[in-house]
Amino acid sequence: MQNIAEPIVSAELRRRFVSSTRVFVLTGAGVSAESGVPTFRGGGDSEVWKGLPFEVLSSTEMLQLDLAAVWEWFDYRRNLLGILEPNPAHQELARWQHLFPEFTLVTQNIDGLHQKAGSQRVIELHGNIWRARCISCHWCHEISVDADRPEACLQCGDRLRPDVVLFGELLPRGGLERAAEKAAQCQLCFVVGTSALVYPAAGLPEIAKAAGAFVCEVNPERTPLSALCDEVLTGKAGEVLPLIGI
Ligand code: BJW
Repeated sequence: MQNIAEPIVSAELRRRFVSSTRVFVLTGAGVSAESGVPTFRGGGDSEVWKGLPFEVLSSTEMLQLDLAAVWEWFDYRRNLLGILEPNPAHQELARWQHLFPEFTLVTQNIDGLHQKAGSQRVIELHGNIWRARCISCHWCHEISVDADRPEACLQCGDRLRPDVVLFGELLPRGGLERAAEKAAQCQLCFVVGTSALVYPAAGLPEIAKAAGAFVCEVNPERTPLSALCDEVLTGKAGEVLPLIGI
C-alpha cells in the first residue's frame, strides 16, 4: 500500500482561500474514488471500471452499432452506484458553496454524488447516468434507483440512450459556456481528481490560469496540468480538501 504523507497547505493558499470571493472547482472521477466508484484510467490506487474498454463502450460508434451493449454497460454501473454514498470530498465541496459569494462546481462525473452530498447548481459537463434520453425527440426520463428503466420514449416511442456525453459528442448546450465564463472570472481554481486528459473539460483550469487565477490541483498523481498549477497538493481528495477549508 502506498503511504502518502499529509500534504502541507501553503500560507498563500490559506490566505487566498479566506480572501477570494469567486471560487471555481473542477472535479473528475478521483473525487468519487473514495466512495468506491471506479475511475477510468486509475491512479491513486483507485479501482478501474472492470477492465472494460470504456473508450469503445462509451463511444458514438458503439451507440450506432450496438445500443443494447451500451445500455448493458450503463445498467451495470448504475447498479453499482445505487448503493454508494458521498465521501468527505463531496461533503467538503458541498460546505464550500456556503463560504463564498460566488462558488462554481463543475464536474465531469455522471454519478450524481455531488448533488447527493448537498451541492446545488452543479454543472455536469458529461451528463448524468440517472437519466435516459430519447434518440429522436431528446425527451429526458429520470431513472430511479429502485425501478426498471423505461424501454422506450414515453413521448414518441423511439429508442432511449443514456443521457451522457460519449467520446466525439458535443457537451450539453450552455454548461460548457457557463463553466468557461466562471473559470475566466474566478480568483481561485481547484482541479480535483481528474487525469486532465479529456477536453474540453481539461481546458477550464487553463482558462482560469490565463485569466490570472491561483490554480491548485488535488490528486495523488501528477497530471498534464500540474506544471501550470500554483500549488499541487498530493493526496486523496477526501483527505486533502478538509485540510484546506476554514
Ligand atoms: C484521485 C483519487 C482520490 C484517483 N482523490 N484523485 C483536444 C485535443 C485532443 C482531443 C480532443 C480535444 N478536444 C476534444 C477532443 C476529443 C475528446 C478527447 O478529449 N479525447 C482525449 C482522450 C484525447 N473529447 C471529446 O470527444 C468530447 N467531445 C468534444 O470535444 O466534442 C467536440 C469534438 C469532437 C471530436 C473531436 C474534436 C472535438 C467529449 C468527451 C466525453 C468524455 N466522456 C467520458 C465518458 C462519459 C460516459 C461514461 O461515463 O462512460 O467521460 S470519457 C471519461 O473521461 C469520462 C470522464 O468524465 C472523463 C475524464 O476522466 P477523469 O474524470 O479525469 O477520470 P480519470 O480516470 O481519467 O482520472 C482519475 C484521476 O483521479 C487520476 O488522475 C487519479 O490519479 C485521480 N485519483 N483516486 C483524488 N482518492
